[in-house]
Amino acid sequence: MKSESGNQVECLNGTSTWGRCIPRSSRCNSVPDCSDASDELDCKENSCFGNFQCQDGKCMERMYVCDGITNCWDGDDELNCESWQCKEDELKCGASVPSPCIPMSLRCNGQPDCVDHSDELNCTEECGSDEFRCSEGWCIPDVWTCDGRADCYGGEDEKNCGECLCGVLM
Ligand SMILES: [Ca+2]
Ligand SMILES: [Ca+2]
Ligand SMILES: [Ca+2]
Repeated sequence: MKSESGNQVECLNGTSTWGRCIPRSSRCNSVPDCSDASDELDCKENSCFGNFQCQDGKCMERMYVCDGITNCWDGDDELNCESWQCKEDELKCGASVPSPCIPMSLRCNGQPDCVDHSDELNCTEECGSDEFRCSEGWCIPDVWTCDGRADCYGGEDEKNCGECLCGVLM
C-alpha cells in the first residue's frame, strides 16, 4: 500500500475500481480491489486489519462470519457463533444462531441483507402509495408483487395474485 489515512487506503499503482483509494474495510479481505492487488499484500502479518482471519491465514469480510455458509477452508468462520460479537458499526442479523454481523451502512438501504430481512425492519413509518408493505415491515415497489419472485421474507407479495384462468377451452 502507498498510504493509509482515515477510512481510505491508496493503491500502490493508484488505480482501483473505486479510484485512487479503496475503503479501509476492503484492505485484506481476500478480494483484490486495487488493480495491482496491492491491498492484499502483507495481510497475514497484519492480522487482516478489521476483517476476519481464517486459521489458514485467509482474510475475509466480517459479514461472512457466522452466516451459515462455510468460507474458511477449515470452517472456523462458522465455529463458536454463540459468542460472535458485532462491532459498534455493525448490526446483528436476527437473534438466531448462526447470525452474521453486517455493516451498519446496509441497514435501511432498501435491500434486505440479512436472511430474515431484519436489517430493513422499522425503517419507514409508512410505505409510499405505490409500495407494498411486507409483514416484516419493509416496503417493496408494487411492481415487485406477483412477479413470480418472493421479495418479502414470508413471500406474501406473491400471494393473492389471482390464479391463472386455465381451462376455459374445455
Ligand atoms: Ca480487498
Ligand atoms: Ca461464513
Ligand atoms: Ca439492507
